[in-house]
Amino acid sequence: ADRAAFIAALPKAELHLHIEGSLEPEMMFALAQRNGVRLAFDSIEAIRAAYEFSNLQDFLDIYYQGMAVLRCEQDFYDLTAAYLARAAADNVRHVEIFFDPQGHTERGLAFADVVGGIARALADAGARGISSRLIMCFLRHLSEADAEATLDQALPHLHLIHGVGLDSSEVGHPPDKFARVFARARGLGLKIVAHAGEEGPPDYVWQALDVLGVDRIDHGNRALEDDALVQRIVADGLTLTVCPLSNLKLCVVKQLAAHPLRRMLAAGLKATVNSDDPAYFGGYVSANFIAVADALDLERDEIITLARNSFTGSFLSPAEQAPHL
Ligand code: ES4
Ligand code: ZN
Repeated sequence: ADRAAFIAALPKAELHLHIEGSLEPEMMFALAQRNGVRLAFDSIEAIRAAYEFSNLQDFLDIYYQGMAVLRCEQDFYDLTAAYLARAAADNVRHVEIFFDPQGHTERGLAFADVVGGIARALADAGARGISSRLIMCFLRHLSEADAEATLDQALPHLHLIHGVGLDSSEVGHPPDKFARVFARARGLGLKIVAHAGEEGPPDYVWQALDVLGVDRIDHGNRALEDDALVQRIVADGLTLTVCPLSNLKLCVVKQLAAHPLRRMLAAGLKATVNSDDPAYFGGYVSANFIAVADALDLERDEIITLARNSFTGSFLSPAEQAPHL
């Protein structure tokens, strides 16, 4: 309880959050009604009961179904505003949010409505003291040509978009499938991140580094299988955005007591704690900190390091980080 109160009060940044994964069943139900969208579930309880996953793909199938209730700019505003209120309640002072435009444009929505609604909520939160960055992710189960077309659509909105990422089904879709589109994004001045080593092998983490040139690694769990890879990530000073409850729910770890977070810190890796898809995985950022700290019996120093890493690993400038350090 003492540890939970300490964690809750600690200023934190969240660096790995899919905004579509913050869609709580209550809002899913309300938006389905508002938009006349038929859901595969007939109650909020039935939605929650469906959230049992044995791997990443199991979850993604439900996640893409859920986002179908998002239809207009106001929906994306409401979704993002609800997440930001939860983050503020957890003493989150800075957020770097992923969105999946292809999950929406392929359903006929306008790119501008998606990015516009999210950015409007982020701007409102900025006026209340929560800073933010927006990261556009490419869906790796789709083609590189599809990612290129998505980057084309983003061009008029690059003042709102700070970086690009890579998410969705990892195994069978290595980073090098997207070498050209990430090179173009880098040339446009965008930051680069990628999910790597969540389910995929260490080789995919190497590719994220050597082919994409990532500025940060999302998850990275399986990097620990390769000592030379760990040494490389440490030498480059790259941050890992680790998601404990996600790893548990998607069976990346069998139990939280087996989570590699402490081993990551001990190896000199700059790990952070994040919620990934909190509406689906059972908790926001403080719940993730508390669950993993309890399971691993983390020391206060380790918890402070994790919170500090969330600011130093962010895309805030050193001057913007300074008030948080
Ligand atoms: C995701 Cl946990 C996770 N992994 C890969 N892609 C994703 N998209 C949303 N959540
Ligand atoms: Zn993720």
